[in-house]
Amino acid sequence: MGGGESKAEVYKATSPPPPPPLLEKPWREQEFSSRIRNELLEEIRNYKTLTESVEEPRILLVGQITAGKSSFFNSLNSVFRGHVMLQAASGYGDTSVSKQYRTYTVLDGKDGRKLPFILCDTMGLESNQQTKKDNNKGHVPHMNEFNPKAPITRNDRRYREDPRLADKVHCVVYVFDANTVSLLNQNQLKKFKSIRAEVNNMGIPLLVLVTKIDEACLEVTKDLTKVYWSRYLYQKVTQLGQVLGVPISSISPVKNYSIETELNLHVDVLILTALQQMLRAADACFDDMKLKGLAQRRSS
Ligand SMILES: Nc1nc2c(ncn2[C@@H]2O[C@H](COP(=O)(O)OP(=O)(O)OP(=O)(O)O)[C@@H](O)[C@H]2O)c(=O)[nH]1
Ligand SMILES: [Mg+2]
Repeated sequence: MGGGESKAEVYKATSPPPPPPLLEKPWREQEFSSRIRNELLEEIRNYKTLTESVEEPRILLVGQITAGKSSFFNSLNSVFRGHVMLQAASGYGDTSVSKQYRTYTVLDGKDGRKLPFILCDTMGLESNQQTKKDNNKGHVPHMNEFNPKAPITRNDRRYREDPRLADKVHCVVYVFDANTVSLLNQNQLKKFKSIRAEVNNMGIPLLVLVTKIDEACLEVTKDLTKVYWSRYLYQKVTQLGQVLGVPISSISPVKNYSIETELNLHVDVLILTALQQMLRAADACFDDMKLKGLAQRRSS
């Protein structure tokens, strides 16, 4: 090495500078304004299933412990109540903080009317290596288990004709912590894939929610509106889409209310946009069920 340059200096001189933390353009367009927030609130308040047998789609939240499932319900509840609320127990534990499967409705304001959807919160999937044991213990959910009023098996011919469509799940949301995307192990992927297979089989749409984006990227910690500009988050979402085998369009990044005591416009917009995606997916599920029902009636 001539001229007394150290190896580190040569490396520094020749290696390209790291890419800037923000992309040249966002990977998804999103306006963060009061107008958008109000439009989203109105759309959700006035949502109708257009299916006589179901008034409220059931949205099932599944995922690892501490992923932020209960916090997503708390966040939505907070947005509609007008202040931060912690109704569902949330926090960190060695085992799931949520000890049982629970359904929640959200009220539009303290004495307001019930909003037209039901959120189903589950116990977290354990991250140990015993998938099979977990399965037997019921930790890996089978969609029918979440349908206690109308238990039917996957192969049951009555499935599509069952009039109690309202008791079923109409959208499954798999929740991931943005900080653990690179750490997903084979066991966790196996669980995801087994749930995806089951959900596909039943014709239920599957969406992915990525939480804790405020902890994953400094640019986003400083300013949540940078969510779709963050190179790091874009890489994480792309990576997640690839390992899970789901389209990026099915992934919604959010920040849940966790330590704050006041609502925030930017948090609200992301939370409401994620719910809007879920209601649209449920609509697709109803369309699909109606078509299948029609086809079955014709063939019988
Ligand atoms: N900073 C930050 N913290 C979050 C976010 N979402 C959840 N948390 C925190 O993460 C912890 C776990 O959240 P929970 O909502 O209890 O997670 P869960 O998926 O319901 O967990 P289990 O019920 O144990 O399966 C809590 O302390 C939350 O405050 C987020 O978007 N950002
Ligand atoms: Mg929970």
